Amino acid sequence: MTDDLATLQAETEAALAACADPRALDAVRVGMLGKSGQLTALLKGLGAVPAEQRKERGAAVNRLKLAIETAIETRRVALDAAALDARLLAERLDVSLPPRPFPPAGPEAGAIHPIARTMEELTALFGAMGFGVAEGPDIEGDWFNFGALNIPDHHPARQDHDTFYVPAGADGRRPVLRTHTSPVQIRTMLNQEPPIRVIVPGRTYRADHDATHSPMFHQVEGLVIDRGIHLGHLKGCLIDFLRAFFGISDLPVRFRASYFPFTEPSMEVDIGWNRKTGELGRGGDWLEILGSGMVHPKVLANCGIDPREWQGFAFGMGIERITMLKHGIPDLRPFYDSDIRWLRHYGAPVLSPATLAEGV
Ligand code: 2NL
Repeated sequence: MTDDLATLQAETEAALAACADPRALDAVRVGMLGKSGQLTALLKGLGAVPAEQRKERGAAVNRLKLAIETAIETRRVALDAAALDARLLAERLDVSLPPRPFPPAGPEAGAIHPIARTMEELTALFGAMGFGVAEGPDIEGDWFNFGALNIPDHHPARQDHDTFYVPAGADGRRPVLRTHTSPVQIRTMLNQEPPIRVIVPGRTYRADHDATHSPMFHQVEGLVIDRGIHLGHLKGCLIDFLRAFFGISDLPVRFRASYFPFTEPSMEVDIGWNRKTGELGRGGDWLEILGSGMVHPKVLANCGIDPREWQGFAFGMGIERITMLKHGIPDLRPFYDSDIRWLRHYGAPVLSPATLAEGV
């Protein structure tokens, strides 16, 4: 081999050895074998070699070409192997490590917030009675929150609700923070054909702030629409629910005539308790726990449902309130304080799904 070829081979081998990754390797390959590569130039130059030297020179250049191609391929295999080794090392798992305790114990342990826990229980209990769960926006149109519910413009219920208004948009309408979850039932009736069975748990807002009221709180409402629904269905459903939720199979339940614009007739529901000790289920006193009634025919008609064919009942209650009663929580305010000590005390352990073990 002539000197220039030997030098080129040595240089190429050195350049290959210095390549740290496939891109560098490719640059060397193009520099040698590419269109304007050095080896390509040598091959092209063979025509200018004097005839008597051409055969020998041609064979030498081709041997060099083969040697360089082989060297590039060898280097490529080595780089690939090194990359794989590095990756295996980086992604290594020590399968002999003991598992972390799960659910986490000790100072890292969290708990399910009592509000979330009650919502899970409501979902399970009403789920067993055939109810689905519906959700909707927290910021509502006036009609969805009031108008559709037979609460006209100057009805006192609007003041009762101490509504938070959102500044009016370009269309002049003032959205509201929903004062109850009823607008979600309105949306459900507008979007679904009866029969309907849903509960609607969620955040609600009223401009009210003292020891027993928070401007943001939670409600659950329920709605049943079907043919031939009457007060008996409402009473049976709510008695079963209250006894299952509080875990007291003979819990006294009393229905008392009341008034809501969106139901007719309307009834407030009381449960038996002992006012002095706070014990539920006995004691001869009554505690108001929820509101309910037969859905007003105007509300059905507002949602495109013919009240001569379909009837229904609805109810609503405060989630904080039933949670405080069930667990003996004396104060509303810590619900929103994110104090881990309170949460560990009143919260439910993680991975303990709400079941019907205590039963409907
Ligand atoms: C209460 C009383 C109640 C309803 C809510 C309702 C919803 C529609 C139609 C008719 Cl879309 N009624 N909801 C009915 C009666 C009472 O809540 O004291 N809540 C805390």
